[in-house]
Amino acid sequence: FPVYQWLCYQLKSARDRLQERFSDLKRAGPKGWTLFQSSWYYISSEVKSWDESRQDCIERGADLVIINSKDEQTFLTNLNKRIWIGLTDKDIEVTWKWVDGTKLTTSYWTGKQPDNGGGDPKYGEEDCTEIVMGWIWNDISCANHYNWVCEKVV
Ligand code: MBG
Ligand code: CA
Repeated sequence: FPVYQWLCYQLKSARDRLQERFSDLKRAGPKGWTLFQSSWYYISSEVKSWDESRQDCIERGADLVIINSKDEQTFLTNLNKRIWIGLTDKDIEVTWKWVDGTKLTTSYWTGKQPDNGGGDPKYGEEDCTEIVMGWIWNDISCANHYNWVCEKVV
């Protein structure tokens, strides 16, 4: 029936336009963002406190990175920077939560971390998480200034 043929043609061309648009987006992506597996990442060139970093991500329509796989952890470690990630125990001490409210299941703490500063007044409260160069995760004062990584799931 001609009407079905016409409809079929319309659907096929709509699909082709979407596929083309999608591959364009994958190729270029938003300026300054990097595609890794199924997320876009923004790697800051400035340094800010954890809260300011999170605010920056929110303004970019994203949030601080949430680590869901070993590959993602390796990708972030390979940046070779001190970076803020979206993990905090600000609300309830020793209850580490991701910025989307999910509980921490797989963790990559370094050695004796998290230690909330190990009782040394020099460090104070340590409620935010950084990935340290050559290290894995460390809890540290949220007021410190580091680079940060925002994540937008595709
Ligand atoms: C530091 C950590 C700090 C705290 C301290 C305890 C040498 O690393 O950065 O967060 O854990 O160790 O001694
Ligand atoms: Ca620590």
